[in-house]
Amino acid sequence: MNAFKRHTVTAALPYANGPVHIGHLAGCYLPADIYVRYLKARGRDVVFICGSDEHGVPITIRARKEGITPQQVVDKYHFLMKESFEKFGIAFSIYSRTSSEVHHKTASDFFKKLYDKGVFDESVTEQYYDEKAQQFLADRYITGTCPNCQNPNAYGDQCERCGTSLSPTDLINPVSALSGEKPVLRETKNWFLPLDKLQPKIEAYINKHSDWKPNVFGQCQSWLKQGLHPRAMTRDLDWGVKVPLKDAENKVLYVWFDAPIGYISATKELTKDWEKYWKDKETRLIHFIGKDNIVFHCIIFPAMLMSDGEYILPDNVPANEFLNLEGQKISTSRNWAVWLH
Ligand code: 2FM
Ligand code: ZN
Repeated sequence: MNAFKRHTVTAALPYANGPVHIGHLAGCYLPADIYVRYLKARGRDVVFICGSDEHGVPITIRARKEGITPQQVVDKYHFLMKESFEKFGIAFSIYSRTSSEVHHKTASDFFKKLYDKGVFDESVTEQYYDEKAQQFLADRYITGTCPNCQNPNAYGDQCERCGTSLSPTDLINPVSALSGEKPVLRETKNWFLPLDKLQPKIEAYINKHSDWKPNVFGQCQSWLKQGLHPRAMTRDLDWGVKVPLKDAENKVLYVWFDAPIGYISATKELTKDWEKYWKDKETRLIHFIGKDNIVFHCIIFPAMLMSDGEYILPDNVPANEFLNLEGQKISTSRNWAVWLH
């Protein structure tokens, strides 16, 4: 029996760009639900938080493909996913969404507090810009030839043939997915979380948690060993939480900045006592996630929470391997037969 008085258990906010499938359920939502039921059976005070992640580039890509707006995409999938979870008996205390007003305000205020504390580095970098579409291009909106395996259809963030992770400027003959034109490099200002400066604090935090699952602890150690780099917390995009600064028109918060704050805003929607679930040292915070979310929950979100200074930090982050089907990761777009709806 540990000393914690209450538990805040979260399950990764799924992107509202496709139905829930059995891989999501087996890897994240079912284990979280079982754990919450166990805590409740022992009479513990627990909130179980989830909701739809409604920002980010994947949603804008789906909207373009379907010829509808991002808002229409998330409205369709939010309710579909909520219903699937209910039908499967996953008993969240609340299933919210990041397009809610409470969330926009919470994420915006969180960013502004860190900005006012001088936490962010302001940096001008060169990003690809589509002159025809008149917008900066997210990494996924740029395709080109992979410098590693010559795949002509690699994305600006990754080559799906050889698995190499890329930067858009690594691509040979880059092309904008919006207009088919060759993009140009243009300067833009963004706000970076200085993970390099925060590394000693993050390292001390991670080292206190050698009891985490080996895949989680191991991945954290490997990130730390490589050395953390500043990471942009804002993006030149028109879909998301607006950056609450004067000189930040057409910029939104990076989806991985706003999404985990979604856990906090959903708790706010659930109860006026939300602070005790996020700020009291006697609360145990646990994030159930899939393995591709490890760095965001174990390094970036804790770095944000530490920088704020008022919050407790995740005490455990159980992440499961993906459920495979015929040797391949189950995916929303490929394996329609395993959708839950
Ligand atoms: O990988 C995903 O599906 C993300 N939408 C998970 C977000 S978890 C949290 F940070 F909100
Ligand atoms: Zn490649």
